[in-house]
Amino acid sequence: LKIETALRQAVTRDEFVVFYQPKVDIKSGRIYGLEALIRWMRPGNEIVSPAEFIPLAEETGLIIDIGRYVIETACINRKTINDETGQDLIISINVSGRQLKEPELLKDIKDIVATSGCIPEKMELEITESMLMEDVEATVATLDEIAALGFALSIDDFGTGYSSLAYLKKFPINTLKIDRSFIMDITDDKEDARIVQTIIDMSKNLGLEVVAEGVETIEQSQMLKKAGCTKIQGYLYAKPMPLDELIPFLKNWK
Ligand code: G
Ligand code: G
Ligand code: MN
Ligand code: NA
Repeated sequence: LKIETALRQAVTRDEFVVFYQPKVDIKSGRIYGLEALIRWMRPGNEIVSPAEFIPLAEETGLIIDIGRYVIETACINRKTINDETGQDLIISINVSGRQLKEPELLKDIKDIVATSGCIPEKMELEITESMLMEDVEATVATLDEIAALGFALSIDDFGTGYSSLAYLKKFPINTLKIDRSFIMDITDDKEDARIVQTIIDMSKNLGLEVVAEGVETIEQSQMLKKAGCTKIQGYLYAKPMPLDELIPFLKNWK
């Protein structure tokens, strides 16, 4: 109960900070995108992971305000990054189940696009695979509207849910993000390697982009490249970082 009060106050007291993790195209060596990952900076400099507070934010409905803050901040920061580094990057934003079900999401995106100078074609939402299978018709309708605004859509944590291919093609999806759990042991576990290869091949056959997340070693990235996946995100390249670290990082990249 105490944490709920603190989370409520965090919204009005501006205690959230958006970190960004680069995504690298290893064919060109370029950073092409960033994933926005929120952090809660509690007074006293304690950093709370979203894994800890997003579930509570969903329960209490605070996720709507937090989500709006993240989308708006990402749009504004994207412009700053472009101005300061000359790099015109795509920013992806995680959306949770409750957010996707509430009509405010679409309304907020429309408002932000109209007022923040946001370029929708440079924005992407990440939706988990399991969220797609709840209330399919309503979700398709919402995602179609978001896609029509220009936002790209990717399926996060791909491989951990249970989406059927028949459903997958109903959604206006651009990208599959292979879940970190398959990447972790890819160099040692033949079954994981086969699963990853299957997802990569399937993405290509469906005309989708594929991103591997949680890449921590050169061996993993080399294996992914051989398997045909060149878009990579993980500690090997960069951890999520605040804007004031990100800008020099981007300037120094290659
Ligand atoms: O960086 P990591 O610890 O940040 O993220 C933990 C989890 O929190 C991940 O599943 C991630 O998708 C989720 N997450 C991070 N930022 C956001 C956000 O802004 N909104 C939502 N809904 N989830 C987020
Ligand atoms: O659920 P989602 O894929 O949005 O969450 C991404 C999470 O993975 C975040 O918590 C982010 O900080 C974390 N992450 C990103 N890259 C790596 C990595 O290379 N290794 C590990 N262990 N975690 C990572
Ligand atoms: Mn994600
Ligand atoms: Na993920």
